[in-house]
Amino acid sequence: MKNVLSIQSSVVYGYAGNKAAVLPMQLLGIDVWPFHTVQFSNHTQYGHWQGMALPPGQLTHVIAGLEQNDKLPECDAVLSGYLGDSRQCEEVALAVNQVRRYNPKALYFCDPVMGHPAKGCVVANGVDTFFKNEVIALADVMGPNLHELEILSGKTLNTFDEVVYAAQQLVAQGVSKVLVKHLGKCAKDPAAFEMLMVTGRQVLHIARPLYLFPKQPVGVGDLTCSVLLAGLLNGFDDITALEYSANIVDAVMRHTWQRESYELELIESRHFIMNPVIRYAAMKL
Ligand code: PXL
Repeated sequence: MKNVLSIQSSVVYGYAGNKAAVLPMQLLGIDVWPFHTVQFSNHTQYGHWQGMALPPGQLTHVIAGLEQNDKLPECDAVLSGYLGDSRQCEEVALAVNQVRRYNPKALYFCDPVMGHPAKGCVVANGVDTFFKNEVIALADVMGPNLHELEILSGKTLNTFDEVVYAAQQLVAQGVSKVLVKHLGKCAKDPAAFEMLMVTGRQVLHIARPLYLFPKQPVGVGDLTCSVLLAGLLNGFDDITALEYSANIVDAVMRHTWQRESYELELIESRHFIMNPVIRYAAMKL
């Protein structure tokens, strides 16, 4: 059994952050250790939400508790997503370093969730600087969308080739695998939903249908990264892990769209997650 320390938001209502990531990883046979960076009523794209970020220091205390009980050697990966306070950033870096002290092979998968004013996604100030200045040197895998990749690379990206180059620059700075979890306007086919996975050896590409919602559900990136990590920990090679994650997310999105739901229909999609059907193939470019 592989164990993942998953450091993300939690919402009481709906599916974002850990609420979108924990169950899928569990269904794929991973034992998840969730740490909630915030406890909100619902995700921020509703416009109104209540709740709080976990106070600074809590993540470090929790890691110390795991250390006291000799659990850190069992941790195979740290996954971080939505952070609630810029003071949590250093604690995430410390947590990764602590885990690696006991298990040098542990992976760090960082989904650099950043605010997106146009979409209404609100993230604490200062978090983006952490992703840019510290995480690139620390992470084994990063999962930016196009907007996040633009911030990480400091450049506006207008074409597919520019996206590949920007992801390769992150690889050159030490990230082993970069999943561009949504190519947006830089997709080869504007009518498709496309992702890239760039490593030192290859560029992998996959396209799935783009479902047109009145309001796009939130948590899709959180789901995508969690399923990709589960695939990698389950021993899939990069192309298979990418294919699995894209096809599982496609099944959840199709079902959510059929239900005309604004929240990911994760529970109703549980069988699709456990028994994925591969409809869309990943290609090596
Ligand atoms: O999926 C990103 C995300 C995670 N957690 C919370 C959010 C969002 C995006 O809006 O609000 C709380």
